[in-house]
Amino acid sequence: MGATIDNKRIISVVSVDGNGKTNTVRRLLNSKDKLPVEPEESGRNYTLFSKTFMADLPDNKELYLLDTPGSLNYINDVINCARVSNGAVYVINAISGATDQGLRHWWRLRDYSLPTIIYVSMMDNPEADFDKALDSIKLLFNVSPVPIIVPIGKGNEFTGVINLMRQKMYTYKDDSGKSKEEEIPAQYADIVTKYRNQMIEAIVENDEELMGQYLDGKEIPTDTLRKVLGKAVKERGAFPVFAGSASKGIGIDLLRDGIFYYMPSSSEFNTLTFKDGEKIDTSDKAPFSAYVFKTRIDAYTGKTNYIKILSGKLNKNTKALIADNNHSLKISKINKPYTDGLKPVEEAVAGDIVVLDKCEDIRTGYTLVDSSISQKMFEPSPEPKRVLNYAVEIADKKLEEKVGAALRKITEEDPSVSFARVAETKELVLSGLGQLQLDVVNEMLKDRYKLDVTFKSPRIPYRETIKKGVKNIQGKHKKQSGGHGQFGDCWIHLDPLKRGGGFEFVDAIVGGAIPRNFIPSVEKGIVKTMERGVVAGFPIIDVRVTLYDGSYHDVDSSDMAFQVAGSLAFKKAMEEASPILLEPIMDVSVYVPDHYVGTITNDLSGRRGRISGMDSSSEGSIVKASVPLGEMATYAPELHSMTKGLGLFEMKFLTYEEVPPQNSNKVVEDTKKWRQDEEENKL
Ligand SMILES: Nc1nc2c(ncn2[C@@H]2O[C@H](COP(=O)(O)OP(=O)(O)OP(=O)(O)O)[C@@H](O)[C@H]2O)c(=O)[nH]1
Ligand SMILES: [Mg+2]
Repeated sequence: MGATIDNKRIISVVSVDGNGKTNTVRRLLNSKDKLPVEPEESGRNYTLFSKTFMADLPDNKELYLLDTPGSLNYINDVINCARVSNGAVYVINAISGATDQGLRHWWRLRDYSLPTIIYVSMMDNPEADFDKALDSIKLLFNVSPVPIIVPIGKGNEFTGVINLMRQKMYTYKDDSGKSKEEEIPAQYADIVTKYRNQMIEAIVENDEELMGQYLDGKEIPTDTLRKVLGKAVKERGAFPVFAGSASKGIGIDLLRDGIFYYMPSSSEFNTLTFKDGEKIDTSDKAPFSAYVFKTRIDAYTGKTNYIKILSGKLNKNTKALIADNNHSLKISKINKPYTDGLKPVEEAVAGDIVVLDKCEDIRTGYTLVDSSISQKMFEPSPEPKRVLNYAVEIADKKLEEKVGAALRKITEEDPSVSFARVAETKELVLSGLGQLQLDVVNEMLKDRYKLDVTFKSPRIPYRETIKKGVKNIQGKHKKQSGGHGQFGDCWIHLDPLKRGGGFEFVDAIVGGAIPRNFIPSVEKGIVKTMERGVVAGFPIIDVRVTLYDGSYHDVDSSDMAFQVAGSLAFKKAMEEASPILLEPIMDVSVYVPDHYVGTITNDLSGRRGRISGMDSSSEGSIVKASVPLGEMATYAPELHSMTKGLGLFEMKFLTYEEVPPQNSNKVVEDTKKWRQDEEENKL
């Protein structure tokens, strides 16, 4: 008999990198061995891809932990994990406390109103400072931390913790993680009073009546404190703080207990919601529903999908549909993700995370439902803000298809990376959230799929237009080559339009100088010619052509002949109308802590940017600017290093503007070169 839903917890462990999440997860799950890692992670010592493991605990409890990556390049994975969790353990280290670098992780938990425990890791470090950690939480997150434990000593002298709720001391004689409960020695009485008062004050803040009792100097029973705290945690009104050392196995058992005490179960709290707003009935009698939050593709074992069951139960006889594609769900094996590998189970219920193998047609973000509620869908994950693009250059063109197939798999595992072939520039463009993420994709192509590629900045989709209008330009096409001749003759004016004007064709023919049926032919010839401009072969935009005169031949005039005439007139007019190159200008918003505003505006000016405004949000300052796309190619990693990883940005197309004359020649040269290369490659 498995655990009941109230005895299960699904918890995301979240923080910036290097704070000890993975190590803590291993300890919380009582795993003797290191947790399995992907090849790309082992050299780096980072978690790049979230991992879900579970443990069966005494008293028929089940703990599912989602170990998330710390790098902001992988924040979408953190969000996917948060969406299936009942709560989070937010890890700060005892040396630096809560830092700016961790704010974005904190905010994402806040977005999902995820009840959160704060865990102060690495108390065994000689520079550990529990008070500083508590202060940093108050200062940075503007919340009252509720210390549930107080560490005894630090560094090598860190030997145990005092539980302020139970008012007992826990000591650890070796690093097995097992503690001995003892009475608190008299020498710690002052410490206990100090921190217990801090704890009680932070709890009673959440309950007026209790606050009154406290101010009247009444003793508040521990059970009442626990109850009020539990409620406040679920509403994110209070944040219990634990501390310990995963290396030494100290304090982890209390953190584990705290998760079961203070974090809700799936029957009380789910982040996921149905699109139609209907409440999820988490009982196992309700129709089955589940959400796929992670897809993993292993070169040997194939594809596995991690799903959270929200309602009902899943076994081999469950008749379920994949709501996203209406396929029926074929279940071969249902597994639970233990730290030493997947283990098959007969049945799983609401509040469980299980792993399905060989389900080819499901992937991250999909909803699985009983056929009786086939119209139900869970809210989709937010669209990632991809800010770094690279053109993928494949040394051996014959391997293009293979690269495409490998990228399909890689992006299925990490949907925050995407790729597409851009018709205009003929490039395969890969987009993601940052340098680390795309470096890892490159490495995966190389190591997992044996495909060598190089990344370079994508080509810029320039445009061409004219600076001045020209009048009275003739395009005449006349050919006499035995039999039928060809004759088309037209006169046009060409004028510039405002940016965004596109193309206008004005038919000003009077008196039948060109027969009605050939006027569209002239336009067609011009439109075709506009695809390749005269400066560097980029499409022409923002011009008006006025066709006002022409002549024709009863026998030799044809659609084709007038198309050619139109094209000739247009080309000639373009040459005379001071043609120029236009570059895309992006509307850029940079999100940074206030003290970086100066750095950011200076840098953007250096990129030929024009600052268009400032704004502020709960997440800091927003610098807005319009900047040429060509100057933004590697902005993501550069912003990262300018702001110690604190800056984020997004951009969208705004308009086209003239390329400054001093840059224009280089664009023309470079374009000629790549067009030549393209031609040679084609042969
Ligand atoms: N002294 C000490 N070091 C620790 C402790 N826990 C982890 N470390 C060390 O800190 C480093 C980072 O630990 P991880 O557990 O990989 O950190 P993480 O938060 O998972 O990092 P990312 O996966 O990159 O986000 C490793 O070198 C660990 O050995 C601890 O309790 N005490
Ligand atoms: Mg990790």
